[in-house]
Amino acid sequence: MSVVSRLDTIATVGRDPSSGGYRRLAWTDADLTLREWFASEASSLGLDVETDRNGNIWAWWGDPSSGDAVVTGSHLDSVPDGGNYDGPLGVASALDAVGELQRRGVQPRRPLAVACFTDEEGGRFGVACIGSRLATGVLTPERALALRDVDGVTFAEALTRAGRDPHALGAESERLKRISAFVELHVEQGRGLIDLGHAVAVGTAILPHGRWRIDIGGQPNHAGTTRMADRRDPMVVFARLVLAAQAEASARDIPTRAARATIGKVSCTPNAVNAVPAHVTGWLDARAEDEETLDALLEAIARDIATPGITVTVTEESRTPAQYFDVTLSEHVAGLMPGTPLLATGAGHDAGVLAEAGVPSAMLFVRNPTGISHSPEERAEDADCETGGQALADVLADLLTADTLPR
Ligand code: HGY
Ligand code: MN
Ligand code: MN
Repeated sequence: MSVVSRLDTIATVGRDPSSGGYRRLAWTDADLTLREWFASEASSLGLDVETDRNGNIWAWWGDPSSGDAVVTGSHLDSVPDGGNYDGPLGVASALDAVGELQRRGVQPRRPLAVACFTDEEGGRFGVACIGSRLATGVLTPERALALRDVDGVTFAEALTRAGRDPHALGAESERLKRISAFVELHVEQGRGLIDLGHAVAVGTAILPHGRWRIDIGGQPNHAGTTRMADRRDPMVVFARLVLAAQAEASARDIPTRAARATIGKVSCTPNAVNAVPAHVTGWLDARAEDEETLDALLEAIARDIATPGITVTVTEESRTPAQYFDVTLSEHVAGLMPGTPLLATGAGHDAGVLAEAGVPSAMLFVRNPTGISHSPEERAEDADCETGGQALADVLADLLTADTLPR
């Protein structure tokens, strides 16, 4: 096997033939198929597979109860019409690395797990990193169970349909305490590695980011008989929201300091061609170099769209502070690959959630030749995928056989 051949075995799962993108939303049939694939692949490597109370899957090489574990892995779910690399590349690379270590005859001094965290994208229920956030306790079971997808299906109902106990959810502090190092490999989701001319980088930090639901209420009315001056049209304010997000982020997004704002999801009620809408909801994804810039960006956008006679309600759905990977572990990992660049990212990851909870975490990024991600066009060159897999195997071999782990 190789990293690419493992990815190829799931290349048809959840793929939409019209867009070429992947629809692997959490707890849907495509996700369940991938979970079965992972369990089968892990079992064929002789790993012991368990699923924790939050649905995260752990495939163990060694006895987890002995602690001081090294964990690697990523996620299998996607955004709607996402690519086949965001998440699965980290899982396939982790499986391939275990196979490589077994071929090398590596004798681990501590347990290793390959983990698949559930619902990292939040593509169905709106909150990012649900599986890892439930495990660290930053997301409460009560809030998670009340989340609904666009069809009104609650997270609890989705879990039940998948044969999971929705009332088992909760923090896993004892499990996390037994992890001494978590290393996640992930496809790079921007141009960072293209510009650096390297196949692999070591992560340093994840920028602050979040998601806000913006509800805009107006006066539903007849499209043909309502004079323009008499309208209170929420769609007009939504249009201003899109332009304000673009203008305010662009004004702050400079080469040395990031600021990003995206409106990628919208709903309209009643959504009729010949009716001035009653209500329009837009979802804002905003990210910035630091919390102050992120707050200023949000305030500016809210200020820009305030309109007499129109109600605007901003609800924070998910917010992640700046997350910093463990410096000692990351420097150790980088030291194993001399010349490997260090790279911060604007993309969220489970490794960031674990790092925020105090689990020593590091990331490896694999070059994305176009920088395009969250898109059917997302890809990584086969050679870079294998280079990343070998790098991960070398890092894991070092961590599994070291007398003590970097502290
Ligand atoms: O949205 C993100 O930053 C990540 O891809 N979940
Ligand atoms: Mn991802
Ligand atoms: Mn993603």
